Amino acid sequence: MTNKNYTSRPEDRFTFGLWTIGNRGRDPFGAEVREKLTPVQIVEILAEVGAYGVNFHDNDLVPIDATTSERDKIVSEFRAALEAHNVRVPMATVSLFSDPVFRDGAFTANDPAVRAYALQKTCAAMDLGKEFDAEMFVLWGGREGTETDACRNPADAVKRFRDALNYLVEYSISQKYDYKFALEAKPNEPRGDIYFPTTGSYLALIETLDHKELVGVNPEVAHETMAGLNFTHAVAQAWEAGKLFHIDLNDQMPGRYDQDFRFGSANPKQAFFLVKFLEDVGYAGMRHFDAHAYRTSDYEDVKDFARGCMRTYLILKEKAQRWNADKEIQGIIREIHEAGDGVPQVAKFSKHHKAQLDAYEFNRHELAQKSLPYERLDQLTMDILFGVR
Ligand code: GCO
Ligand code: MN
Ligand code: MN
Repeated sequence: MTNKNYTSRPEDRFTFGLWTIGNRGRDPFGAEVREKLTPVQIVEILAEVGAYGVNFHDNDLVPIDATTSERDKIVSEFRAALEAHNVRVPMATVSLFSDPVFRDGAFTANDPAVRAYALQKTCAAMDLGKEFDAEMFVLWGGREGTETDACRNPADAVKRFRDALNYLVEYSISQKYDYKFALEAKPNEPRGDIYFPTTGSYLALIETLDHKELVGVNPEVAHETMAGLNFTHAVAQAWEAGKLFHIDLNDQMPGRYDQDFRFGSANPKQAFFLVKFLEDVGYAGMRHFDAHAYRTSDYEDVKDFARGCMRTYLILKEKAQRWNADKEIQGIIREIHEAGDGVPQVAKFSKHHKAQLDAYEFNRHELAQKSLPYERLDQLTMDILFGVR
């Protein structure tokens, strides 16, 4: 395979956040190691590495204390850079976690003034996103959680969060913004425990919303992995429910702090099954890399980090095509799904179907002997991943 097959094109829908390329390597034990980049410089880097789009939190673009004239200047310079480099803004989001005002949460905070401020700030972030035609609005409740459950009844947190979502969706409708909302779960970090810790928790909440058709999820590899879960299974459930509105791709070792590694760099096999799933079902949304470069990187290495995320995705996409076209693999897949002759179809229940089911005599011992060569299947998968098949 030549290199050019792994070079990103606009139709790949690869996006990065201002906060990902612009990550300066600060961690709980040490300060920033890279110079601050302006939003315009980040757009230039994204154009250079061949990304389709850039996403931002309100305050990645406009600092929280900016005056109106500062805001206008930043917005117009950013717009000019996007136009000059043909970079889109598919998604916007809001920072409800950095400022000290949100130390007790935003939509779930105990102080009604903080909750109201969070709504005001989020509506303004939606206004800002629409200035760049963003179609998706992501909500990640980083501070919506606790270190001690003495502080509030967790069921009240659920109610407050639902009320806030209903408000924001109504605001979007009233402004004719046409936003779709994508909720992003995370089990912990920065809070000891964050409410709605998994994608499944949000899928359940969405069903209780006033306009559930406008709200879906934004699962992130690292977040489900931190919870020790199988990310692809979470994504598949969201997809099956028609709720996979957006996705945050990165990587993470289980049982560690939030690592945000380059896509596919920690667990390439999991990444393979994820890419294969997204490509097999025809997921048409953005492929957003919510990852950042190692703290040891300079900005040249940050570019290689960004290229690496996209390149790995494209390599795995090619591996998935190879897997789908592999005769031996497909033979095994057919075999393991085959039923014997005359086995009754388990169609929708009816008295007639139940009578057919009862009339059939199953040979449980024979069924238990059927060959399921999953070792072979997995090794063939590994051979493809290792590049020897
Ligand atoms: C994290 C989250 C964030 C969100 C972002 C979008 O672990 O910090 O993944 O990066 O994705 O705030 O709302
Ligand atoms: Mn994250
Ligand atoms: Mn994320």
